[in-house]
Amino acid sequence: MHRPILIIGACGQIGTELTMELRERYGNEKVIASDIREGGDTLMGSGPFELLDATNYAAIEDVVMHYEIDEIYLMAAMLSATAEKFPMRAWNLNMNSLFNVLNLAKESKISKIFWPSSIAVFGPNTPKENTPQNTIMEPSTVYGISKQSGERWCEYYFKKYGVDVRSVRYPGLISWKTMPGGGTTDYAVEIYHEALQKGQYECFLDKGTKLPMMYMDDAIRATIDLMESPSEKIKVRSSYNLASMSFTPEEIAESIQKHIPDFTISYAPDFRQQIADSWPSSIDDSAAKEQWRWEPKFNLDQTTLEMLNNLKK
Ligand code: AKB
Repeated sequence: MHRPILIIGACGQIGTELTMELRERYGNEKVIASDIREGGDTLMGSGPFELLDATNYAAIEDVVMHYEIDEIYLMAAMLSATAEKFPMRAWNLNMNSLFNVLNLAKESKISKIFWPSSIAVFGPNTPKENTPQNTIMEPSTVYGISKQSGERWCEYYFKKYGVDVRSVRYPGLISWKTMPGGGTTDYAVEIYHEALQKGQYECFLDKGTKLPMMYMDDAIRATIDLMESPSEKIKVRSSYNLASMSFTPEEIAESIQKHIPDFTISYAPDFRQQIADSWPSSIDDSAAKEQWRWEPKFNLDQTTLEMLNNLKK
């Protein structure tokens, strides 16, 4: 029987689907959802929920003790676009929340942590195509700097204190259940909503901006597979590169046009263009494939089909 799990940031884009999948696998009562705000009915109604501030160590410790939590998935974070507007708030949230869970594990109050990193750890000097697991990073965004620092701390806590922390560098994530918020890759979700509602979309990234992306089902499976892998298989304790597809705004538009022929896209790049330009176009995830058998299932056209069918309902 699985011991209780706490999801911090359960009402966000990843947190919602992760909570529902973990509840499906381990039982509703074993998965405690928490967030600074309340979420949708499915998440709130299907199991325990706690209002929780990820930066408050004592509050997290109380929940951990109360439910006898064994594992924490820390999904609370400020994403790339919002973090550029509020650098200190982003740094405080992204770093303090991580230290809180790392320190709980160091004090043996929990035994395993999942913490998400991102392709944002890479920067303008990183090789753009097939970006290796280990390469020049030098992130140029507030969010990327916090994620790279976080990776260093994860590896440090593993080596120094034996903390079992596991992580992947998520690409842009595409999902229909919960909207993303404050990211640079959010256009790849908005475009499906607007294609169905208005038949057109004005993209905040320019034509030709190729970014690594992934359908949410693949991301959730990768996350849980990594957490369920035997510890000795996890050789990377900073964070694993993870990939499935890469595309430009015009390629996602073409994929949508196969179902909505009249759909049109126009381009009005804003400050997020510079963020996107600093990130890789494609990712080499062979370490994840070799070490814990990661394999993506959804390509762009399959993602488009899933998105349009589900959003139409
Ligand atoms: C963002 O765009 O900020 C995120 C990410 C790639 O980590 N989706």
